[in-house]
Order: sequence, then structure tokens, then C-alpha cells
Amino acid sequence: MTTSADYTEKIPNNVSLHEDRRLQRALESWQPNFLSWWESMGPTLPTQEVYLRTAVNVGREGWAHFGHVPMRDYRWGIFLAERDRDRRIAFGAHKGEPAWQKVPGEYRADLQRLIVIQGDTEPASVEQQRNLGATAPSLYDLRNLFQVNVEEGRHLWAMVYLLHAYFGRDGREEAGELLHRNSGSEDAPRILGAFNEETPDWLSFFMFTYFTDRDGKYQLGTLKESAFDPLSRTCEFMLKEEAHHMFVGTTGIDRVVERTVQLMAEHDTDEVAVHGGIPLEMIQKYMNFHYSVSLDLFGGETSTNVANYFTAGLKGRWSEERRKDDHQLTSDGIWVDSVTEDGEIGQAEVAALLGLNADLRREYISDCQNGVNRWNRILEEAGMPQRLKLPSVAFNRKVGAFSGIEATPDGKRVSVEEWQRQQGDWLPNAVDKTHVRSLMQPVHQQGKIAAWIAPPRQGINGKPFDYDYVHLP
Ligand code: BYC
Repeated sequence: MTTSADYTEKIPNNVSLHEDRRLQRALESWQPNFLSWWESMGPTLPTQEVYLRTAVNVGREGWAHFGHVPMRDYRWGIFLAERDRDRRIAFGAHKGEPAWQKVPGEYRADLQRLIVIQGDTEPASVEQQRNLGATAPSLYDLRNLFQVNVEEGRHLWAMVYLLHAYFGRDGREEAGELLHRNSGSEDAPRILGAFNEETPDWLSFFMFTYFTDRDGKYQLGTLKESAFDPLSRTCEFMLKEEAHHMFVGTTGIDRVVERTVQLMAEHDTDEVAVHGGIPLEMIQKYMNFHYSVSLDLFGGETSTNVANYFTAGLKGRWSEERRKDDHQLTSDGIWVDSVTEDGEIGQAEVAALLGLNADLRREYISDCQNGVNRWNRILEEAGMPQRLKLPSVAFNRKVGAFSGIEATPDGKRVSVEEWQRQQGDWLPNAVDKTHVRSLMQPVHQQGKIAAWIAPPRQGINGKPFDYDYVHLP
């Protein structure tokens, strides 16, 4: 059974850390490195206290506590969801066997790699977002940014715990490397592409939390199925926190669209830039960018890596247990996006195991579409004929079947020259970026909000929008 979190310990945890002195000491020696990373690579805006949620328990009720805390004193802890002693492996070659409490030697390298890749994204996002505090549109948004940041920090702790507890010396080394690599660094960049991109403004931040954090949701969902029980339980709890990150993205874009629509109606024009808003066309371009780089995070449409992970029981499918098949997929096929023999954007049938990245991406895409429908409803209710649209899966891809070709957002193949001529109409160009950045003036007064975004409908934890979410020096 899981115990509730012990906050008297240096590292709050519900994994009985005090019973394993060696592990405890190893993590306590990683802790100051984490804190110095946070000081040098974390949020740059000086603050006194922030109204933050801290995880205190993993049970269904009352898992979090809210209060004003200095960010440096945030209690980053280690929390695993409760253990189900009867849990059995739900898929792959070991289907039906008891879940593993230790790492089987033959899968050690692959499991470690998956955990390192997952762990690498968490601090990367904090690094990407570090300067956003200086231009927050309201204290409410500032608080949400910091909430996301501290929880990404906790998610790093979650992966570092697994590396230290189950992967010996290699794991400890990898835990060190997670603080050494940095987003966008020339010498030691983060592992996955999207985590080396900039998040220089709040429109990008909302797009990132909508599209990129959502990849996190789906990847964590597959790791929650893992036969390696500690990983499964860790991811289950991370998903709980992740929901808020997605909320920040969804409602953030809602509020940008809402304000744009208000300005369009008020001035009877689409050209809202001169009126201090973000034109729909720019919102579309930011969406095109963040969606396409997030699609790259799923890996190739066909992948032997993912087939091996699944067969070994390391990484399952989204909602694995609800799927109505044999959960082994050795003789099934699946249609995946591909470039056809005549060079067109089409589909091909491949062995189901090889197509599992595409299977997960499909789930992700349909979830992304829900947001787009939501934003289009705002347009529709305001009587506007314009609509936002997810670009084609072939658009702006650097990984997978379409990485070697260029395509328009509508999925029409174009030459490299054509792409170079037109990409500024599809992706944020210098003018768009300059405009969006020009709007990023901080509004740090209680109850006030920037003019390019609508206020939220509700505050956090039952507090009003004009609550003192952040105390600035
Ligand atoms: N960039 O077999 P392939 C989150 C590499 S986000 C650079 O097609 P595979 C979060 C790949 O490693 C979720 N390299 O792909 C969000 C492989 O290299 P090796 C993070 C890439 O392995 C917001 C080679 O290309 N978690 O939590 O089937 C804020 C061939 O690749 C990329 C995970 O991703 C890329 N985009 O799948 C905070 C889960 N894509 O092995 C947090 C763990 C592929 O030949 N990771 N490559 O040297 C995985 O499950 C898999 O590693 C991937 C790739 C899905 C990423």
C-alpha cells in the first residue's frame, strides 16, 4: 500500500524513502543540483510568494493543498499512485503475467531510454518558459505559469526517482545529465525537437500547453500501461497534475480567440492588430507551428522501436485495457499516413505493431480537434464565418514519412521553392512574431488584464480572478 506523503522529510514522498538509506542519500545529493538548476534555468521573474498547489496525497480526494509559498521553497516530492497488488500485464508477449516490481535485465536499456526521454522533456519546458513571467498578461496567468513550472519540476523528480531507485550507477549518471542538457543549447540540447524551440511569448505558451503538453498526456498514458509497475504508478499520478496544464492551454486559447472576436465585432474588421489584438490568421499560424512540431514528438509512422516496446510490455497503447483485440497484435494490420509510390500524400497498410506511433498519434489528433471545435464555436456564436483548422499531418514535418517532402496546410504537396516562397503565409513570420511580442507588456496589478486576451471565467481553487495570486517584491 502507499502511505500518504511525509512532509517532515527533506524530500516529501509516499515511497517510504527513509527505509532505503542509500537511495535517500543519493537523492538528497541530487537535490542541491536540482535547486541550483532551478535557480539558474528556472523562472527569471523575482517573486516573493505564489499561490500554488502542492501534491500531498495520491488518493481520490484531497490530493492537493493550495497556499502562498516562495517558489524556491516549493516541496518537490515523489509520489506514486496506489499499488494494485494484483496488477497483471495487459499486453505484449508477457500479457497476463504479474506486473514487474523490478526491471528485468533484458529490458533495462530500453526502459531506461524511455524514462530518460520522458524526464528530459520536463526540465526542458521550464527552460523554454523561463522568461515568460516578465510579460504575464495578469497575476492569474502568472500563477498558472508558475504552477505548470513547479509541476514540470516535480515530474523531473518523478523520473529521477525511477532512475536512482532502479537503474544503479547508469541511472544516477542519467539523472545528472538531465540537469546538464539544456533547451536550445548548441553543445547539449534536449533530446526531442519541440523542446529545443523557443516559447518567447504567451500565445506560444498557450499553444505549447495545448499541443505539446497534450503529447505528454498521451505518452504518459502509454507509459501508465507499462509492465514496470513503478513507472506505471508514477505516470498515473503525473497525469492528474497534467490535466491542469492542458486546462491552461485550452482556456488560454479560448480567451485569445474570445478577445480577438470582440475586437473584430467592435471595429467591424479582421485586421485587429492595429486595435491591439491578435488576428485570427496569426492564431492559425501559431497553431500550425505548434501542432506540427508536436506531431513530430510521436516518432515515425512506422517504427521498430515502438513494436519492440509494445511486445516487451514497456509501453502500451492509449486505453489499452479498453481495446477489443488480443493485445498482442502479432497478425494485425493498420493503415498509417505515408507518401505513396507516386509521391502523393496518402496511406499505407503496415503490421499493427510497427504502426503504434501512428495509432497513438491518431488518438492525439482527435483530441486536438476538440479544442479547435471549441474555438470555432466561439467564432460561430459571435456570427463570424471564419474558422480555425488543424493543418495536414504532412505539413512542416521533420520526423517520419513526410520529413522529406513539403506540403501546404491543406495537404497539397509542393516543391521546396514553393515552400520557401510561401512558408511565411503558413507559419509565424517576422511580422507576426514582432506583433505578438509587441503585445507582451506585463500586467502585474491585481485584478487587471492585458488588452489582447479576455479574462478567465473563473479563478483558481474557487478564488476570484482578482485574487492576489502572486506577491511580487
Ligand atoms: N526528436 O523509431 P522512431 C511531455 C528519434 S512530452 C528527436 O520513429 P520511436 C511534456 C528516436 O528517439 C512526452 N529525435 O521513434 C510535454 C529514434 O532514435 P534511436 C515525452 C526523435 O522511438 C510538455 C529515432 O529518431 N515522452 O511529457 O518509436 C511539457 C527513430 O525514431 C524524435 C515521450 O516521448 C524527435 N521528435 O518514438 C513537459 C515518451 N522522434 O532510438 C513534458 C518516451 C524520434 O534510433 N519516448 N526520434 O536513437 C518515446 O516513447 C519514444 O522515444 C518517442 C519516439 C515516441 C519519442
